[in-house]
Amino acid sequence: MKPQILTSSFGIGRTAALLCAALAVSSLGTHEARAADAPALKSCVIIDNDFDIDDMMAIPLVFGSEHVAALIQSEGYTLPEESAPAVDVLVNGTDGSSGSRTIPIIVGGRQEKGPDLSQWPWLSFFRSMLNQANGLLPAPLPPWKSTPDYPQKLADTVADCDSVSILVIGTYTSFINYFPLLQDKVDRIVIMGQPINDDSSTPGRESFNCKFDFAACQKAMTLLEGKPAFFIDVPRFEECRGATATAAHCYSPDYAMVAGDGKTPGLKEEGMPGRLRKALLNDISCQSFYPPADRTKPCTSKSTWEPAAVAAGLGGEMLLWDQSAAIFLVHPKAFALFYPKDNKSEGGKHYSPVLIDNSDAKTVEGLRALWTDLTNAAVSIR
Ligand SMILES: [Ca+2]
Repeated sequence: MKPQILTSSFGIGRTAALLCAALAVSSLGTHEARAADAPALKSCVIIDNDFDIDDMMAIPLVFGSEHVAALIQSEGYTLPEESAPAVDVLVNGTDGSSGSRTIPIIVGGRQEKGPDLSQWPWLSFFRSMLNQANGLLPAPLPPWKSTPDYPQKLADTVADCDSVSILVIGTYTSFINYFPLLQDKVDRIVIMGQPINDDSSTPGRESFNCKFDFAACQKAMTLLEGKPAFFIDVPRFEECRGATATAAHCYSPDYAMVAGDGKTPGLKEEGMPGRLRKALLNDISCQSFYPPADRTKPCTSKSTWEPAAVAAGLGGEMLLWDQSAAIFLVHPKAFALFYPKDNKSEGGKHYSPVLIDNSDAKTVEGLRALWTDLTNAAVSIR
């Protein structure tokens, strides 16, 4: 009942630029390596997401390194019909400013009966925020129509692709329905979170994506058996939840990687990185999105992602979840299979960032630098 996790099927050929010790890469050689290896073959990526804030921060960076054939919106933090117009503005812009082509966005699957949302009291706030692409839109756009034949629609978008990599950063609700149509050309599936029964680093804690539609998650584990599936997670520390989430060793986003400071340039102001920058930094008024008891707390576009602003708002854990899975997709050398120190036989089921100088703080710094660099590469899309 476990997917096979391949460790040697790719890596060297797909990424020419190995990580330097500080992870801060100045030249990303992926395209050149791909072209030299197989100039006639078309490799494509599908991004299956539920457009939460970390999806928003993960999606653009894929465009700088890979040919994204389509996005598919699945029910999770947001609903597919509502997230589609919001993510459309992020990737395609309002004026076609994404460049040479329009990225297809498919309205994916919902559960027949959604779960009881009260177990995630913060979800409604995030849904309201992301329906307007965080700070990018002044108000939500009209929802798109549902697409009952989304598996075929998605398959059509990769008809001329020789191979397809799937990045799953949302629930498995759509995946279980389209994967059988695509599997013959799928070269890898990169998934945020740990597989079911992986107790090696966070015992008993399936990811939100798995828990939200657990039946689909279970089915996906069966579908992924023997397939090149790569599960990605970041180290989670109890002290990185809540008010102290700004500690240097927490695997969270930070303000500088977006806005820049003396050490990092931050995101560019044009193209897709520019739209992401606006989405994350624009001044907006959002207190009314909080649950009634919290409406005196400060709310800005940073309240969904910047640790201090999150702590001043609804609090909770805000880590580089989907961002890490996206970075793995384009830069797998930054990750290695995780093995617990005290029981190595339990490990090897998911990937975790390679520690720099045995320091979580330095590793987080490196991941953030890589995120900024890779996202800025999406100023022109492939
Ligand atoms: Ca997600």
